[in-house]
Amino acid sequence: MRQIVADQQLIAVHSQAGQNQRRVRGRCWTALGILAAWLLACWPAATFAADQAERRPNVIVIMADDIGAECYGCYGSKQYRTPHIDRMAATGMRFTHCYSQPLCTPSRVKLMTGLSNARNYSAFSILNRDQKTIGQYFKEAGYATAVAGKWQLLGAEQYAPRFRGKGTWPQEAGFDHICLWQVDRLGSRYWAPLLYVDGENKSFGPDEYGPDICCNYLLNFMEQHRDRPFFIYYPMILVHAPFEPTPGSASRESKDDQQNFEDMVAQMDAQIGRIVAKTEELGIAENTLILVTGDNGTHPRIRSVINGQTVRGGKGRMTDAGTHVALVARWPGKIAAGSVSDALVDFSDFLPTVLEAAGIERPQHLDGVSFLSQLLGNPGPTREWIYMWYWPRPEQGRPARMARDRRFKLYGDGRFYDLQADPSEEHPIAEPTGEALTAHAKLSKVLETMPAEGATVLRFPARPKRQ
Ligand SMILES: [Ca+2]
Repeated sequence: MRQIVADQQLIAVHSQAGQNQRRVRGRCWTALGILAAWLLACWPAATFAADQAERRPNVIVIMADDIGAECYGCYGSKQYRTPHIDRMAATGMRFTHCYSQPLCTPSRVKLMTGLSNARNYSAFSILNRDQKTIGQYFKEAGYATAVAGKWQLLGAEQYAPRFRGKGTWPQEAGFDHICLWQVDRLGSRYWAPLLYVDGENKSFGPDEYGPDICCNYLLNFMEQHRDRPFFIYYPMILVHAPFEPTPGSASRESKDDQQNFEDMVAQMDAQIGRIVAKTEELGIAENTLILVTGDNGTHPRIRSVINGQTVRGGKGRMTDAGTHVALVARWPGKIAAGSVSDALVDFSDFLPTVLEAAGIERPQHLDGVSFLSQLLGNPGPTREWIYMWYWPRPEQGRPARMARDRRFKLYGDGRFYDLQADPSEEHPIAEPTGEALTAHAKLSKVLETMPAEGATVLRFPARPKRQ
């Protein structure tokens, strides 16, 4: 309004100067035209920008613990009950080639920092304090941030003194709302759990179930923050051993690991269903990107039948059974319902993807490649290979590494496999020809260019000074 008044005064001054009426009329029309243009162009633009800022999407990254792709209905299992994740896939996108690291901490460090373990992995249960994490990016962008589930990134009380407390607290990683198992203390994760809730360790009763407490915590967080952009990282407690009955099990006394595991998968699925349903209930589903994955393959005690084959869990191994995990994405109105992508996805890709989805500037130093264009069905960058550097306990043994594409895999020690013909890696190809030879040349180059040695093994950088 101040601008309009100023322009009217300007017109009045011109009139009082006794200038030629036609010229004045012309100037009046010109000024009014500028005003109209300003009102039409600038004011709506400002409103639009404000709307866009308000509409920054919520992002929910859900990562279950120890579950390979063979344990989901939407990946072909008839053994496990995953109706909610199957529905997510039916209303969103399912990826057929997502690969984690073979074990918890390596996958978590990679997902949270967007970097190969070769660059920033120090030891099991440690996320280095000098690393900028997914939580910090969202917090700095003004998001409300929450984490619930399993942490295991500080170096808790059960680890050797040389590792204890050397990692990162969840608050340091950018999370303002916290409900986690295994931060500094150990304790039970399922029944009668010990959880670290908003800065304090709390013991719960014998009929209280840790995974449900974490899920309820997040549902409450979503209700409290429905009116502003939020980021949730949900590294689920389920379905890691010990294999215990769940609230949904027929008997609380069951000692059958396989049956209990199947009940735990159903419980995991139900909790993911509650998170999705909450976005619908709050009217924020179309402004919320949800990603669901697993941190590594299934426990070796578990057997799963898929496509007529029995798969033994491959947790801890660099095979497909150890690293091929589900990735299901949902964002109604943005991601085409029922779509399937065969794009290669590496665990370093989650960070650049969610940053791009939220309009947060992506740092240049990441190893990850955003798969947002795949989610939205747009042309965009795709991966030609994945590099995996793996040394979970650097106090023993030597690192292993490999490069792979959808079909072929080349290890640092020279073993080369056609995974289409030999998914369990029993018959290395001695002399590749044709397509295998081309892939071998491509993957050899990846191994030459990516670091072979870990830059930070058994080193624990100090916490950086932050203002
Ligand atoms: Ca795990």
